[in-house]
Amino acid sequence: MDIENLKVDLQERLTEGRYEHTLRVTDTALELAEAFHESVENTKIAALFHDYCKYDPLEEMQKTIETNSKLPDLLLSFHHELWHGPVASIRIEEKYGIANQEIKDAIFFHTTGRAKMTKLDKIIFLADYIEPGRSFPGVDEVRDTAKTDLTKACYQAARNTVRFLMEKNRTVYPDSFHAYNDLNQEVFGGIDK
Ligand code: DGI
Ligand code: FE
Ligand code: FE
Repeated sequence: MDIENLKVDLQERLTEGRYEHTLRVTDTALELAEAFHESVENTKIAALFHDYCKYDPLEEMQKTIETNSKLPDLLLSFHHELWHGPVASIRIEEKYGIANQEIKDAIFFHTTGRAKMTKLDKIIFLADYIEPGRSFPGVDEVRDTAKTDLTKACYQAARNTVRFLMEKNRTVYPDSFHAYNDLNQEVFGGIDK
């Protein structure tokens, strides 16, 4: 993987602000990878590519979702904001030959999370939420938790996102609920009593 070439490609595809967000996500993800013992190489690739398709034309993303059997059609009934991760997981294999399933999954699920998140899923999901440019309500609590507990920090981020979407009367994609429920059980242990 030639990271310098990739960075040029990213800069051409993204706005300046989004490119800088990508670099901050990468730095944050690498700190988490070190703290929680994840592969530095996989973390770097997943973080750099996570928003690779953020500004792809909607019709192009829609066509990819319709024609690729790995991408659920259900995505098309939800906000197009949810499309760029799944589409990027396909594009990077086509363009860069990235076939590593863990990297592709972390990119695919970076917006929603999912049930049974891997450590790399959690690192990318969390880094995207807590990178220093973010100012969501409650983000400081999540940053603090991330210093010691990766899963609990992901839980708080997933909970805040679901809460935010509901307060705005937005729909919640099933994987966002699956992430919330599964992380809740990982943190608090088993089913509610
Ligand atoms: O791409 P980024 O802006 O860096 O961050 P992201 O990929 O996490 O996307 C954030 C957006 O996605 C934000 O506007 C909230 C939205 N989102 C996250 N989960 C869901 C969702 N939107 C809907 N409709 N449903 C979800 O479950
Ligand atoms: Fe994103
Ligand atoms: Fe992002």
